[in-house]
Amino acid sequence: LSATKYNVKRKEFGSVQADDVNFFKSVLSEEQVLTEESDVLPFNIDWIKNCRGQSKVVLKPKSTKQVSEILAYCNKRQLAVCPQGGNTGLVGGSVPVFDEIVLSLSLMNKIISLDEISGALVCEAGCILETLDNYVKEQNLIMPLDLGAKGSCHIGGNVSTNAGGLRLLRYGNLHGSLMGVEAVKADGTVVDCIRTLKKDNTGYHLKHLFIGSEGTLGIVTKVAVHCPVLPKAVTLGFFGVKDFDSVLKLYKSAKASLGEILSAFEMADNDSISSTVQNLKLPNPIADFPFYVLVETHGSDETHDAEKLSRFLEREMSSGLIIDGTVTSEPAKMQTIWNLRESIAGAGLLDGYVYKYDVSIPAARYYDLVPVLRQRMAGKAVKVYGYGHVGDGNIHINVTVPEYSKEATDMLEPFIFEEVSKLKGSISAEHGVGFRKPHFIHYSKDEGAISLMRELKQLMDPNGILNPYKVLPDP
Ligand code: FAD
Ligand code: 2HG
Ligand code: ZN
Repeated sequence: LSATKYNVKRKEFGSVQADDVNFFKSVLSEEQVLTEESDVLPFNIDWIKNCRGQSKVVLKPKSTKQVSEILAYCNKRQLAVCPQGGNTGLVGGSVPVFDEIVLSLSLMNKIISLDEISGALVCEAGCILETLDNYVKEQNLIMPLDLGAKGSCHIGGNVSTNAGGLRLLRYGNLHGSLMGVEAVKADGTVVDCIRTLKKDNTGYHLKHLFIGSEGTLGIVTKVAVHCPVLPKAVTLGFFGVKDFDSVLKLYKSAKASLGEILSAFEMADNDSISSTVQNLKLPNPIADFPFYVLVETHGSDETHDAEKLSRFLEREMSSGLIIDGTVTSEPAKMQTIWNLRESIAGAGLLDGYVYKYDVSIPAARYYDLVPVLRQRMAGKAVKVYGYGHVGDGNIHINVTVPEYSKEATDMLEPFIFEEVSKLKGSISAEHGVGFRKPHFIHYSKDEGAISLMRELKQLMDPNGILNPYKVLPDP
């Protein structure tokens, strides 16, 4: 249980009684209220099995009105609520800690409209990212974000975590792509900021309050997202390189030679790739190398783009930056390579238990912490590896151990956060703060910023019922 594992005390919320369940059943239909232990269990456990809550009730509203009625009631009764999307979050934010009511958005999955000209998609928060991507593809558009969890994560969860992912380098983050949002405040008030306008300077830009606030300021119920045009040509290169310095040099060179068509620049070290090859038996299309680089282009001319990337490969093979590699525009081959990269997140679970650190660090020092941690965890860790979104300065460091231990945790934390802070990095680049990191937030935010966060929380959720124990540290 998260509460005992991380030594957290329950706050003074009400606890759900039979009358409360009856009320929920009067607002929702019978099958939208789960109370059977076996039905509730999956909603209590996070994707990486780091956290486990003790909720007894899951509510699955089908409309904004139902969300509003539930929250108004919970606020009056001081019942805590944990919003949940696809439950793919990696910082324990999506699962309850104690007996918070789980509010699952999974039945709010209607697509409302798509404007083929502007690319504005309006849909409910519980739509799955991949479903949306497939839908907009029919109109020659793509979703502005892509991540390994696309088959399960919700667009509402993406917005609530300000998810980054594999294409951020090209299409930017959700603060730029989200045109509008509808959210419900803790007291049940509906805030309708759904607009499909690129320009709207009518006062405060309230949508930004909900982007990345991880369910602590309101429940996101609808979104309007700007979808870019589906690229006519996609090409992928997968290269083996000898050291991290070569990765950085290649990034600089890729920006210069691929320019506007560069859509992703990712790296993985040898242990990251060998973890997917060994644990998940996935094929690696090239030989064994100390580091791997994945370069993707989104452009409009297949021949031209593939030539550009192949020329880049040839040039950098003769310069010695690339030892070997492959360039392809064939969908099946590209899928094999992306699959290898996207599966790294899950491969380590098979070693036993995974500690995940998602940090951003200035480029020159990007990989520094991996060897440091390898040495520190020698004899304790199964593997320590680094991979991630080089183009965004965001590295994922995974430390796998045979099983969870307080000793391993104490060796890693706060050590890693102190090191990141010394390097002027961020202790959470894209996954958020959730339940696992509030007490480390001061490594990336100063007192003034943390107290403004508290003031906003107080204003929007005075009883603190929305996702308690998450994001904000205890005073
Ligand atoms: P959940 O996990 O259900 O919830 C995440 C947080 O948002 C919780 O705090 C929850 O309370 C809150 N929340 C969810 N829905 C709502 C809502 N409608 N209203 C208010 N609050 C809500 N993240 C990245 O940034 N980049 C990546 O590349 C990436 N790759 C991943 C790959 C894998 C294999 C996995 C498992 C995860 C990955 N993640 C990545 C992390 C995670 O998928 C993202 O953070 C995702 O955006 C979470 O969406 P979700 O619907 O699963 O949300
Ligand atoms: C990725 O880029 C995700 O694959 C997951 O953000 C990272 O699991 C991780 O450490
Ligand atoms: Zn990532």
